[in-house]
Amino acid sequence: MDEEERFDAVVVGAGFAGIYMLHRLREMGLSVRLIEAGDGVGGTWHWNRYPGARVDIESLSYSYSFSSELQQEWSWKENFASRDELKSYAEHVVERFDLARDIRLGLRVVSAVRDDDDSDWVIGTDDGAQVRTTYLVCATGSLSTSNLPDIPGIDEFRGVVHHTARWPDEPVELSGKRVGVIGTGSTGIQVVPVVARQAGHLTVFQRTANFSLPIRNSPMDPEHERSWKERYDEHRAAARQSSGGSSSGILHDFSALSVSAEERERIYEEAWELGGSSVIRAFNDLMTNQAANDTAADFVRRKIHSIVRDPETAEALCPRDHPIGTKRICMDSGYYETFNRDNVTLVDLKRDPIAGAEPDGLRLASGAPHELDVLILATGFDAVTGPLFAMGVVGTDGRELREAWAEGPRAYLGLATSGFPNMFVLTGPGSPSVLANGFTSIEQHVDFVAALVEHARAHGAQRIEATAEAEDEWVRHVDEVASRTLYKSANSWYLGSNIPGRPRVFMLYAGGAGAFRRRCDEVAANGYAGFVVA
Ligand code: NA7
Repeated sequence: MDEEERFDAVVVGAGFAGIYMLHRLREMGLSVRLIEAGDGVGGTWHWNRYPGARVDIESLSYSYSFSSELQQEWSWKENFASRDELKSYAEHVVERFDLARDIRLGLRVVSAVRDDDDSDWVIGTDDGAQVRTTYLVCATGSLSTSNLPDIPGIDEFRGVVHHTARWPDEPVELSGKRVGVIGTGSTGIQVVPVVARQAGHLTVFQRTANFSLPIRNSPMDPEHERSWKERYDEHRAAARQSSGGSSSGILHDFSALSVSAEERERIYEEAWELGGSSVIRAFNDLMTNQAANDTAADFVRRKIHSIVRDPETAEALCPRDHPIGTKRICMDSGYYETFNRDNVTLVDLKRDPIAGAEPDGLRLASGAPHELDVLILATGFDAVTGPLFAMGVVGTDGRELREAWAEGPRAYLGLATSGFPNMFVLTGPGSPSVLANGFTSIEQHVDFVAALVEHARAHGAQRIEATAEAEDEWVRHVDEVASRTLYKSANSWYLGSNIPGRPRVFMLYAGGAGAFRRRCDEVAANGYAGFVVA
């Protein structure tokens, strides 16, 4: 990269948000450079190549809607696409819209600093080069900075260690090996059944049990695909106005407590058989009413006991410390069944924590050794703010983003922060982000940013900044909306509580994708109220 090249916009991250942002800005006639740390496009789906990686939203919904031709032409092989299929989709979109010429792969942004005149962003990359830009769009993703557990002595371990989000490209030899998996979030729950089929022995190290529902993935039925595609516009319109960003919403628009116990059980059974997230969408008050939520949580705990033969293991797998759905609900293909295999052991770290690593494996606090050849860290991410902090963002008057957000992230509509003019975060803190279908969130945010930039250009303006008042009001609103739900009662990455030292703040907008869109539309209709466009 030549020193001090200049662009109208720099987009950081070639996941689905960055790819679409590049396309939109380029269509508007802006010069754009997209910088991506990975050696390929796809973001989350580029990095997360661990065995079993798969999306938990139906592929026909979890896809771009901006091009009718694209959505009609592309065919999904499975109802819930695998990582490889999503990666191919990202590559296809880049090729189809001729985006590669503006993308630089294998370059990591290490600094993003307002220049002395406070007129440009100066973006530094790990090759030592710098570029200048009017607009900086952070499409860095919510889940891209890995959380590596601090295991004393890990460097002494002679086996192989991989974090799931940094899985190597070449196959990892697991057959016949003694494998350990630490972590039982969505990732651990996907990786465990697949690894169990290959490993000689698999030990699952669980700190906190999680709720998981059967995803019931299957090959795409051509008839289902055809009829969906015939009504694609209706599906997309419904998704945009829905809470979860998909056309599949609440199954029964009444309280779980308004029906008899028998009827409730029948509805949960039906939802369990339907698969995916159906159980937590069975009634309309599961995320807001503790007593209603308890009925769903009890149902799933009974399912766990009915699947897992050893009662002690079954009980250890039953979450008892948070309402169902208040941590990202996991979806699996045979997770609980895996614990009936002879080659699988569950270790409950709540009873006996990891004391440290040794050359041959891990040792627990009780002194119990676990010999391992391969250790898989499914330990999650420094979510939402982690990737932004890692970029070294410094705004007006030399203020670091890390410092400005020390008490928790502050972004108006999840996308702009006062003191950081012309910087936009896509699906950032304070937006529905991953609480809704990622594609619905991404397209809405990208379209909003594109229209805002267009608005500024139409007014001959160069500078867009959120006001501190609008930001304060939004941060309060996000917290108030979360407080009306059960979300804050769980320790989860939604609250940053998986990372030591992070303030416990609910980082996402829990009011739903549709309500968020309507609010953004109102802001635009009111001349982008809350932004100073100068
Ligand atoms: P998650 O959901 O954050 O899960 C991480 C798991 O790793 C969770 O079970 C953690 O236990 C466990 N963990 C983390 N650190 C440790 C240490 N030090 N020791 C033991 N166990 C640990 O990440 P995922 O990758 O599964 O999923 C992230 C999102 O990706 C998911 O929500 C979907 O949106 C897709 P804990 O619960 O903290 O006790």
